[in-house]
Amino acid sequence: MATTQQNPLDDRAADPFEIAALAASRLRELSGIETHDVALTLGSGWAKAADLLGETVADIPATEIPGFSAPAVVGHVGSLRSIRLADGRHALVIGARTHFYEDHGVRRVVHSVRTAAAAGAEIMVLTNGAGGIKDHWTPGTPVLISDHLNLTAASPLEGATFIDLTDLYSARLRELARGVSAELDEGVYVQFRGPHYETPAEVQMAKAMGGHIVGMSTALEAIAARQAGMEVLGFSLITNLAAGISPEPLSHQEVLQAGKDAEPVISDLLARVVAAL
Ligand code: 8IG
Repeated sequence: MATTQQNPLDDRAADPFEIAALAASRLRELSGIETHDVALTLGSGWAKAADLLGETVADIPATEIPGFSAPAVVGHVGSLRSIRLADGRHALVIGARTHFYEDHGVRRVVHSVRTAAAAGAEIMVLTNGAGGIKDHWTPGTPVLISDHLNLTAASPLEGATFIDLTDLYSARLRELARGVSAELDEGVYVQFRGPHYETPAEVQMAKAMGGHIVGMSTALEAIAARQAGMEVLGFSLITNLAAGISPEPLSHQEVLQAGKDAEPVISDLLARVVAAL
């Protein structure tokens, strides 16, 4: 029987930014790296990209860092990796995503992003596996996130905190990514709570609202990144067509398989984009 560990973020009276600062200082201690310049969250299908980014300086189990918890889903890695890029910058690779559907609250969902900001990162690269609404996006297609629809009815911001999201998914960074891979398409990411996939009617709703990608992770993290003053770059790997777009039913196994198959191509893409940031 596993023991339940107390997470300091679960104390409502605690300041989540103080805990992120604590996490960043522990990360400095354990990695020996004073400042991380860029941070990446690697979602389903993207995990292998870390190996191509540069030289791993430290690979720290997320459970060693205040505020993090063990991953809930098979296929999601639970570590924070410090990587030295070829040009001497340092990347923080977060392989420990907490999803909103885990019901641990939004503070825990965005803790990794806040930790990255506290560690010095000025650019946050958010990646995920997601469903595609455009029917020419075959499984294995990476796309840029141009904007989002947050359908979680939640926000990482607390109190009267008004943050401008006009250029949330930085036009500058998207342009830069297209400089690396001209054929990159882009679309509006729709975050649902999950963990169930959508019904075909919900996918049609998302489409009518202007959405092109359906997922369960990135919108809340992007908002927190912007609040922390970071520039955001978002990538979705389309691992399946959204429900009802294709006649085939969705299976988590197929989603994982599509991610695996696309891994070499998207890892190489991401490594080249990060080198160009
Ligand atoms: I991978 O079709 C993956 N994640 N909401 N819908 C939602 N999330 C997803 C999907 C999908 N595929």
